[in-house]
Amino acid sequence: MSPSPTPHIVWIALGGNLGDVDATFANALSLLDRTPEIDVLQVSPVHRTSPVGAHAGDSFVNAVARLSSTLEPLELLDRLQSIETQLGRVRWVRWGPRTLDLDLLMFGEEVIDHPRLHVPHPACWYRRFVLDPWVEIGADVVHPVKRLTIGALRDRLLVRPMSITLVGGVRERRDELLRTLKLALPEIQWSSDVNPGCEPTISIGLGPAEGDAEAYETLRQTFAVSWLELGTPVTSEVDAIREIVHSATGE
Ligand code: A4P
Ligand code: MG
Repeated sequence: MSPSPTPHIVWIALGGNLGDVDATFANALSLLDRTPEIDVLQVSPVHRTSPVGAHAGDSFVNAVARLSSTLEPLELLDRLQSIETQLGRVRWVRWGPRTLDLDLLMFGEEVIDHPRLHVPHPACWYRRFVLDPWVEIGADVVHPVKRLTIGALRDRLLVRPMSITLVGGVRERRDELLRTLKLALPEIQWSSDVNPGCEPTISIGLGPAEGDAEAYETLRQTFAVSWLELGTPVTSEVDAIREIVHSATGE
C-alpha cells in the first residue's frame, strides 16, 4: 500500500454579492468538507465590504477559511472552480457580480507561478476585503514572499495618510499619471521619489524604462514588501490604480 500524501494547510478566500451569500458560503464549505481529501478546519466571521471594481455591483460578503488538504494545488483549484459552478457562478464579466468566488490564498509555504494558478494570491497582501477576515483566524501566518505576518500586512494598510509611490516607466508618462492621481485621489500621499530609508505602503512598478532594467530590478528588491507590478492593466492605468487604492483602503 502506498503511503497517504501529506496534508497541506491551505487558506482560501470566499466572496460573493448575489443572492443569499451567507447560505452560499455555508453550502460551499459543506461541499468542501464533504470532499474526501479536504477538511475545513476554521472559518472567519463574514465581513460586509465595499465593492472594488467598476462592474462589481452591490456590497460584498467576504470570509476566509483554513483547510487541510491532500490534493495537489491544481486539483484543489479544479475543486474550488467546480464548487463555484455548482453553486451558480456564471463568468459573464471580469470582476462582475457573483454568487460565489473562491480564491486560493496560500498553499502551505509554496510559491506557485503557473498559467492557471498564482500562489500566494497576488492581490491578497493589499486587499482589506481579504486581510480583515483573514487576521481574525490567521494573524500569525507568514506570507512566504512578503515575509510578514498577515496581521502585519493588514496593519500596514491602516496608516493614514496612505503613501503610494510610482516607480519606473517613462518619466513623462509617470509624471502625468502622478498629476492625474493627485487630483483624483487627494487623500493618498502620492510620490515618485524613491527613498530607500522609507518604504511606502505600496510601490507601484510601471515597468523598466528603456536601458533601465538593472536599476528597476534593484528598486524592486529594495521595496520588496510594498512592490506591486502594475503590468498591462485590462482597463486604463488610472482605473487600475484606483481599484488598488480602493482595495487597500477598504473605503
Ligand atoms: N487564478 C490564478 N491564481 C489563482 C488563485 N490563487 N486562486 C486564475 C484562484 N484563481 C486563480 O479567476 C480567473 C482565473 O484566475 C481563474 O480561472 C484561475 O485559473 P476567476 O475567479 O474566474 O475570475 P475573477 O474572480 O472575476 O477574477 P479575479 O482576477 O480572480 O478577481 P478577484 O481577484 O477574485 O476579484 N470587492 C469586494 N469587496 N470583495 C470581493 O470579494 N472580488 C472581486 C474579484 C472584485 N471586487 C471585490 C471582490
Ligand atoms: Mg477569483
